[in-house]
Amino acid sequence: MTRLNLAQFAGPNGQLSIEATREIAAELVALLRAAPHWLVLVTEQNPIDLDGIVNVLVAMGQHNATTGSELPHISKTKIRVDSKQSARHGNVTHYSRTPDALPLHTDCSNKAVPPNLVAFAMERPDPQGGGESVMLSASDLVHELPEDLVSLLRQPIFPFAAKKRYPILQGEGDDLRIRYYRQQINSALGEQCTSSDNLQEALDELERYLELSNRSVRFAMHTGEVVIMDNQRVLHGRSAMPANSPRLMHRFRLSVPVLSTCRE
Ligand SMILES: O=C(O)CCC(=O)C(=O)O
Ligand SMILES: [Fe+2]
Repeated sequence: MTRLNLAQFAGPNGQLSIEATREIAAELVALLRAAPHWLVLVTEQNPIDLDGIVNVLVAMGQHNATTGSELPHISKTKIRVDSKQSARHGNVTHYSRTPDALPLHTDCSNKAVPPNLVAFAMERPDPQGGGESVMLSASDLVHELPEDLVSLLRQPIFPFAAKKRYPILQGEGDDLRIRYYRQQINSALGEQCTSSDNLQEALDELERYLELSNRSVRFAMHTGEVVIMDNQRVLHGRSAMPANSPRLMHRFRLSVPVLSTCRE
């Protein structure tokens, strides 16, 4: 797994200058453009300096942008077990606030264009070792899938919201992208009250490959670490944790245009 140390870029007092922030952002963008399209940024900070992380992520969003362009919008959410929030079953995002395992998925899979950058900064891990992160890149996954399943997953037939159908796999070679969230598809299918057996079978088959994948990577995040991924090329999930777990993560989402530009 790729790990990048923030200390390499910091000045003698541990501070990150604007210049250093841009340098880290450029390095992170370069790393994320290559497979497996995710990495861990190690800050060794406790407590973690969230403003510093936001500055780096915003600089990634601006990387190679023309000067004077707008600051990228960054969404920030605390992820921790919250029984009140998790009781709100209105949409699939409530799963984040349960102590349950989250199966491999894309964030915002129902959006026309899901944000391509998702990051989780660990403030406080679960002391009992629950809530481990799991990552699987699309480029690794396709090696494990039979060809007929891959061609089916490339069809724009999978409902992620009412009237919105998308392919699960898109693009070729280095530019392979994935969009997947079983619960999101199930809830879209529920609204439409139609479900083709073919589609369900394909999804069940994909689900088995995801569960048994030899290429998914499971690891414990430590305080001060930030896992950063290209949400259009990598699926992520987590293992379960105790119901009273004090685990606290910060989730950031934004669009980083250079991650989506065509690659040679
Ligand atoms: O808790 C985690 O490690 C991941 C949570 C997650 O996937 C999400 O909130 O989108
Ligand atoms: Fe997620």
